[in-house]
Amino acid sequence: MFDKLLRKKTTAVPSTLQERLTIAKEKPMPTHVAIIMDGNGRWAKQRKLPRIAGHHEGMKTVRRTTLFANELGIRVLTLYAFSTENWKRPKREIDFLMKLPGEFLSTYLPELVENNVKVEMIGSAELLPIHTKEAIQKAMEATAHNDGMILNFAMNYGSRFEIAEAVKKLASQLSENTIHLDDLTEETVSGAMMTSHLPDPDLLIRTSGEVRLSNFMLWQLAYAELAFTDVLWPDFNEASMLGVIEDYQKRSRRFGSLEGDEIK
Ligand code: V07
Repeated sequence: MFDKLLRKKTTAVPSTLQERLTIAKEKPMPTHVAIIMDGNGRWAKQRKLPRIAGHHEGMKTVRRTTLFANELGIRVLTLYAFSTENWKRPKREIDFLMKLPGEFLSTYLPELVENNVKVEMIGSAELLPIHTKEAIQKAMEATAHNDGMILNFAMNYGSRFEIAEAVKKLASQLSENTIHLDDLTEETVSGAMMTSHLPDPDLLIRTSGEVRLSNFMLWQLAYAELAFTDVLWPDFNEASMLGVIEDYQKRSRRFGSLEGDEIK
């Protein structure tokens, strides 16, 4: 008797990316998405190409993902471009990686400006080569007055270092009596981090099948939904991103309605 109704509910209807996009945009979107862009080396190896070819292809995925995140209405996109651990890599690979911000920006900065994207950075700029620092500085200045999506690059970033620096900052304020012991709260700790002006990420994505946080935004990710996909970063595209967002929307809907006995 309820056959037709049931079938309607259970049969997967093929829908185009465009249709899925329209539906996703009507649902709650994560405000801040953070991504660990893993799998560039493996992508290159599969093609018998040098690792740097994977990094270069990964840079193109950064552009695509930025434009798509902007289209989705995501407000902050944080990308883990270079970790404090990455200094252990061969010098030639590091030299190549450090040229990517300059190449990325000389190619795509006009497009970022057209799309009202604001470029920001977390991490310590000090150890970066001068040409890398200058490229990022120029992009930050050129986009400083944009009020659309924030494209936040984590460069020479490590979460434990960030936390240690925040502790130092607060300890020095304590010793100078500009704050009191009772002022050490979750809010003041958040306020001492490099992300003090940003909301915490609602969603973390890691590509390439590794299921680890690798010293990335440990404090800020306390309540984030975690999404791990086997797709290698250079292969990550609009369909992959939309799939992750659809999963997030299913999960956060369950959480919002407190269907079960979920813990936030
Ligand atoms: C890097 C490409 C993406 C995959 C991960 C490793 C290689 C874009 C940037 C970048 C950084 C700052 C900026 C503009 C662009 C970048 C590094 C590596 C070090 F202001 N991609 N990309 N930086 N890869």
